[in-house]
Amino acid sequence: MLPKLILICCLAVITSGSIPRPRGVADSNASHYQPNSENVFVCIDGSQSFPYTYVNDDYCDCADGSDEPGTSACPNGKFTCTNIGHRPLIVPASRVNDGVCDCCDGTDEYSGNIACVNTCNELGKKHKEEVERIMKLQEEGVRKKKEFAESGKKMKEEKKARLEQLQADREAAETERQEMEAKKDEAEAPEKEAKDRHQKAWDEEKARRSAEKDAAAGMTAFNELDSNNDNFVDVLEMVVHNEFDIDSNGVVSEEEAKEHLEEVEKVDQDTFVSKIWPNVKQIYKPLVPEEAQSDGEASPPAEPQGETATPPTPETPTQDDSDEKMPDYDDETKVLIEAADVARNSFNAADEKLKSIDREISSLQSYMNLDFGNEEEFSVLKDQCFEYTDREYTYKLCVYERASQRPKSGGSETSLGTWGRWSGPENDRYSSQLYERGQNCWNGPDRSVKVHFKCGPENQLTNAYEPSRCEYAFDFITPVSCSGKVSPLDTHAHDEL
Ligand code: MAN
Repeated sequence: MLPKLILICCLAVITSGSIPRPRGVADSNASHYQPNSENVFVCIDGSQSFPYTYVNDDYCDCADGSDEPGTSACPNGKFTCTNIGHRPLIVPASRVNDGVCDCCDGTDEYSGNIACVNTCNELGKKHKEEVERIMKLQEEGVRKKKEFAESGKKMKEEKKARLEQLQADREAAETERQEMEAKKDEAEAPEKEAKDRHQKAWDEEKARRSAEKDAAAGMTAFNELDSNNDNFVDVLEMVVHNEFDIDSNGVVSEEEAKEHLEEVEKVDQDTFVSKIWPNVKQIYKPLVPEEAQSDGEASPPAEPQGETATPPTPETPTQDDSDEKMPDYDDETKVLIEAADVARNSFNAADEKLKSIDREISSLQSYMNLDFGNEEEFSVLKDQCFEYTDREYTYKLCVYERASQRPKSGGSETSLGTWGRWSGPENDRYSSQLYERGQNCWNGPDRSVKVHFKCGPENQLTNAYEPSRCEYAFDFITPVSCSGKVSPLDTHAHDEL
């Protein structure tokens, strides 16, 4: 630092109107740099005061650096570039006379070591153009946003009216359904009775037919067993049938034959059919006539008839005819069925009508519960899907529904989440949305997406990225997010200062 006395001569002032203002002072601070009657300067933080000549004497006196706005003497000093033609800029005072032109008007470099070209007018013009461009965008956006808000409000009104209408219709539909159900029950009772009656008669008929067939099979068996045709089946006629071998020793003893004959020596046809046949019909096998045997060998011995053995399929058809078709219903029953069908159809129609009303009510209620912004402006995005493709994936956002990711090279879609909620900060609630509970990430969280909304001329998904694994971010521009104001951030990127 140069000795104070040498530099006092260098104290420079910039005049703004009639009030001399020291170099580097911002408009907003100008009042602090008016020399008072005693020519005393009070540090802005009020902590100390010095003779006014201490201002910009290249020696730091105030703790807050306020006595040196135009030199680099104070480490915490701030230099304000006036930048006439553009806009003021505050730079750290350390940049004063550092050989680098920081201010577009070059006021930060007055040592003579470097000559700065004043570019403020040029920059100011560019900046103005940029502000105008963004202003126009904002104004156009706000105009569109108003339209969207209007149609959003209209839509909500329509849905509300429809919901009220449906809620009224629902009552009538429910009554109708109840009436139709009662009529259906009324028509189905006699129908059931008639059908049951018909079924019962059919079951009885089947049982009768089956018993008849069974008796016929019994008689056939009797005739075949009665090999001497004396109209009795006796023990000796039984022993030649291997299937009557109770102890499976390969021989049918007379005792075994007698056991099958219920402990009598012989039975006549009636007794055989009514008493013996029911017990032997499952095992009985008619003898194969010798000439019918393919190679002249005797029939193989009967399979053992243990508990676990599969019962032989009787060759005599003894099973009932349950596969026979039930006869058509009689005319009276048919009339009852027709009447019940009509009642059922009416009930089904009334039931379906109520269900469809309920479905629509529930979908309308979900709609009504959605937050479309203060002016319903976001409702325009409902039911709309947008895509953005990067090098690897096509990302899709169906606003208020879901977000997904599909590899460009093919393959299945991955859910990145379903509609969750608005997630902007308290003072800017509608600046982002969260889609959550997407497909689980291996060794990580369920996928989720934060969608950032910015003002833009059209609704468009402009970017999709993955700031941390399986946590995605989408940028979405829409007129709906236009505020009509130009934020400093909007122009920052274009500001060369
Ligand atoms: C897939 C994609 C990626 C994600 C990984 C995580 O490849 O969903 O975006 O990072 O899975 O394993």
